[in-house]
Amino acid sequence: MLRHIAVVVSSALVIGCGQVRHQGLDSGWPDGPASDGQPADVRPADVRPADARADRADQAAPDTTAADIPAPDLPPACTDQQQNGAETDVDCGGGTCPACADGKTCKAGMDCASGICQSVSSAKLTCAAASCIDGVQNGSETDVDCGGAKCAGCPGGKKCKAGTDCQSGACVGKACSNMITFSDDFSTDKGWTTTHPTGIYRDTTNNWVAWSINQQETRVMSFQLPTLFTDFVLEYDFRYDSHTNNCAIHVGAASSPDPGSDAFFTGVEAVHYWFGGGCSAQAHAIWTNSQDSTGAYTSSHAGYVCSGSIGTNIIPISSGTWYRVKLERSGGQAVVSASVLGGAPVSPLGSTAISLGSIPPLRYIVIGRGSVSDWPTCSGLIDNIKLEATP
Ligand SMILES: [Ca+2]
Ligand SMILES: [Ca+2]
Repeated sequence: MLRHIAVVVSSALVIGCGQVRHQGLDSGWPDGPASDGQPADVRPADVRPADARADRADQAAPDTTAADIPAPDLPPACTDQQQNGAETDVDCGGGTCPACADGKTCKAGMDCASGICQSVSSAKLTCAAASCIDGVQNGSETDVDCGGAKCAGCPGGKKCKAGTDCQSGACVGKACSNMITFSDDFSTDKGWTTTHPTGIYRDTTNNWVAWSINQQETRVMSFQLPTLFTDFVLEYDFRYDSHTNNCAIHVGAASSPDPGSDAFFTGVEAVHYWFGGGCSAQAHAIWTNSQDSTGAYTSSHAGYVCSGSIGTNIIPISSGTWYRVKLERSGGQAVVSASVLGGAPVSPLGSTAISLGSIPPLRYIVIGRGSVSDWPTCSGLIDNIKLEATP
């Protein structure tokens, strides 16, 4: 009984010292002595065998877990997922890290991939998305606010990577050329439009344009240039194979690909014409023609086959022969010329040059004709079109 009382006193002392320990109760006491043989009433309250063992272990092998090691002072990095150093947002900006994406915080344009740092409130500046009017070359632009996937083509002299970056469609030596250049050998689809896919179309077997004209309908193939142009040189290979009575097809540059019900486009063109039956002499010829913005047209040819001559100011041609035809417009003048393909120039009968009226800006290469009731049918081929033009 005396020992029992001593245990109770000892426990009270422990609690009084503020340590939450339940000495004696969890080591088998009060019914037997402690494992070290010490009587309970002389045992120091705060030194248990287990504590002593733990202290010895601490001395022998200090705890070295990572949580206890103070982090070394690493320099700010652009990959540490923290905004530090000169960064204006997490891991970007400040001149030491890559420029920030749209919407990230910035202090100046140099902090932004777009180059544009703008205020969204009185206290906050963020990187803005690239635009075609921000005065900075950004996004996919090849020069300031032009070129690339989203902006208009660049004018002559500006930087480019491909023809599509240029107003003219011509990127020469990484700079846009002032010249509009286009060429097509019809081996690939360059985006021509046709009003009649079986009457005038790219023949994918032979890689040329097969055309046939019918008096009852407009048949036109057209290609839209990237920008308006005025002066031009248009070259193409041409052959006709058949015609019934009078028939014609026009090749040229026009302000619109629609000749309406008229034969002519508004623009400048070469007319390939076959005077037909019922006449004493037949003229198969090319001449120059234009129709101005008032609808008035001007032609180089003079005289008709049925007047007893084959006419003047034309280039005589024959069926089944390939010709290389060249139509040039310069200022107020236009002229057509032709050579047998790979051979000699064909001497025109007189001058094919004409003075032009008020021609609106040009936009299209056109092949074809409107519907004209008294011109029946003809057919042939066109290949290797090339245009050089000035905006
Ligand atoms: Ca960082
Ligand atoms: Ca821009």
